[in-house]
Amino acid sequence: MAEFTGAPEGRGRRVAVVVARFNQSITQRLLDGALDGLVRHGVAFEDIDVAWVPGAWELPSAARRMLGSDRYTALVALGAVIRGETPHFDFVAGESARGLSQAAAEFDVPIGFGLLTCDTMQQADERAGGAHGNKGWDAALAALEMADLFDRLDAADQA
Ligand code: INI
Repeated sequence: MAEFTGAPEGRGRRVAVVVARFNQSITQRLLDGALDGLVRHGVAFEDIDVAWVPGAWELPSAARRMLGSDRYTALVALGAVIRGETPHFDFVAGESARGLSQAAAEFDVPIGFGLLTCDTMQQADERAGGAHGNKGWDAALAALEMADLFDRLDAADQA
C-alpha cells in the first residue's frame, strides 16, 4: 500500500490570492490570515499575487484568469456572503463555489476555499480571526497542502 499526505510547505511556490471587496471589513481579515499562513509556511512575500474583485460572484472569473497564466501552483479564494444582507445569497454563494471548483478541476491547480457563507455578520466575524479561527489562514494551508500532495503524487507517477 502506498499512502500520500501533503504538507503545507510553501517554499519556492508562487501563490495567487483572489479576494472579494464586498464585506471588506471581513475579507481584509481573511486576507491578512491567508498571507500570514502562506508566509509562515515558507512562501516568499514577493511570490504572492493578490487580485481584488468586487464580490464573491467575480471570484471564479479572476481565479480562471490567474490560473490561465500558468504561473501559480496554488490559489486561495476569499470572500464573505452573508444571508441576512441579500435575497440572492444562494445564487452568489452557490455559483461562486461551483465556479471555483470548476476552475480547480480545469486548471488542475488546488484552490483553497476561503468563502464564508454565513447567516449573520457575527458568524462571519467569528470566522475571520474570532472565536472560530481565521478561514483565510485555513484556506491558505489547505491550498499549500494540496499543492504538495499533487507534487508527491506526480513524483510517484514518474518513479
Ligand atoms: N458579494 C459578496 O461577496 N458578498 C455578499 O454578501 C454579496 N451580497 O450580499 O449581495 C455580494 N454581492 C455582490 C456580488 O458578488 C457581485 O459583486 C455583484 O452582483 C456584481 O456582479
